[in-house]
Amino acid sequence: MSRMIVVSNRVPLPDKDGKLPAGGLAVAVHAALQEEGGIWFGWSGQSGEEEPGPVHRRSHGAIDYVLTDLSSRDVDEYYSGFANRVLWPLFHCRIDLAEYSRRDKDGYFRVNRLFADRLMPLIEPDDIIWVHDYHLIPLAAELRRRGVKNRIGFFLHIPWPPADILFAMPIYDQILKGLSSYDLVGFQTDHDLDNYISCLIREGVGGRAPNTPLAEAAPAAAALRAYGRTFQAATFPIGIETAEFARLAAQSEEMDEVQDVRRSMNGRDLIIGVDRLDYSKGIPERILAFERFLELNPDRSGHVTLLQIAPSSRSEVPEYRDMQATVESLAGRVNGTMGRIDWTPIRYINQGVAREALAGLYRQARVGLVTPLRDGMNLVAKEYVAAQDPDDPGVLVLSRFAGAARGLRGAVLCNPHDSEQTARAMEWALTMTLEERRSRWRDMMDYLLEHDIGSWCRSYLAALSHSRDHAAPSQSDT
Ligand code: GDG
Repeated sequence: MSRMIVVSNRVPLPDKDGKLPAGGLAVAVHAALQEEGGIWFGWSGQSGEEEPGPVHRRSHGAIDYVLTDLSSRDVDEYYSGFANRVLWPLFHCRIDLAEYSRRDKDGYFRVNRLFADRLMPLIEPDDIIWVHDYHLIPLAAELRRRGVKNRIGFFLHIPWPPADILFAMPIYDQILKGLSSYDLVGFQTDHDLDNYISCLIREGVGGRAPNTPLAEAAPAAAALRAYGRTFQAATFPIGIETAEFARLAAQSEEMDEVQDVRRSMNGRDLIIGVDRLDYSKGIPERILAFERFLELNPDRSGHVTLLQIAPSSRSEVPEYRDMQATVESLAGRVNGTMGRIDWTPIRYINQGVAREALAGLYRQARVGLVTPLRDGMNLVAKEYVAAQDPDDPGVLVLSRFAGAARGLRGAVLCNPHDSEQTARAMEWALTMTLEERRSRWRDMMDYLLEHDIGSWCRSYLAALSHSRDHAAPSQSDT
């Protein structure tokens, strides 16, 4: 296999003892890099008033980490601006929250050019390059412009929007075209892939390439021809470290912190929600659905608690600060109107919880309530399932708009915009027979064991290595 260069906005560095950050993606990609050696390149997280100095390098085993600082202006325009105030809301179908400005758009392309300039001296002819996520869509085009002929793959962690939503963004055509410079574009689900192909067709710039065999079987795959290039697009639904997480949850049950929560529940049923505080996750809608659940089921009053863990994220973006106030006020209202002196219906924690404790809490919860309005995949849904006790598993209530709903057939699906339906899904989950809970859980767990993060990483890289096997020559690689 060839050497690999992974590029992402941030780089999950090992700590000074060599321990990798928790979370499957970092572990799986590190494992792949470790095998043949390689480079992980990205932003250091540091910024200052000055223009960025030279890159920082650090080695760990066979992996070189190469990090670039950015200027404060870069961070403001590229990261907080175009990536998180235009692409993120728009790709999650929130045109109303997208704040487009030419200044931020220029910053986004400028940082992609900076990444390309800094990558150029690192790239050797046989390297395979794997670029992650919406921050870096134009990177392949910038590298091709500088003469790079290597295989370059891209994986989009968030959804790809329907054409009418994408087209609402000025310069949508540059974003659409940007993906055609890759050899393999990976999406989370067939819906995202279909949306992408529809955008090419609606724009009249391309579509499926006729009679081109696919290099690698994926749940859904297409050979595409657009903007004069032939390339592959396919779905690779991301997974978690399933077996590892199940072990962690079984051990964590005994942790003091988890036992304290159990005692404090006093025999009540626990429903758990875990999300970065982000408007795509549907937290206000979830609280309203829980309120509806209590109204519809007065006998549950005093017997069920919703634990909502929601650490802040992107607080430099105004929409995220507003959301924090909305969630606090809604949770306060429900507790004030529905609570009793001996029972608080919602425990809302606006802080992160250690991964071990999180695994134990998932296992304790009768219901995992995962109700994003739109989500590329949603790993919390998968972690909740992996954490369950096989003899007495809880039930996953899952939004039909999460990518995870495409694979987790044993979940109780709901529409998060319909509080009544979500409330009924909660009640059904709490009353489900042990036999049905076991059978639904087994179905999901088998799927998660087969489609774990290691297999995701391997199948993506295998498809990228073979992405040119049958490709017609492309005219615009330089
Ligand atoms: C993007 C896409 C896609 C959350 N709170 C705590 C905590 N977490 C961890 C969870 C989970 C991760 O954060 C969140 O992952 P998600 O997949 O749910 O969501 P995004 O961050 O939006 O991720 C998403 C993903 O990329 C991967 O492709 O699935 O659709 O939006 O692992 O456990 N972890 C700890 N404490 C917390 O309080 N330790």
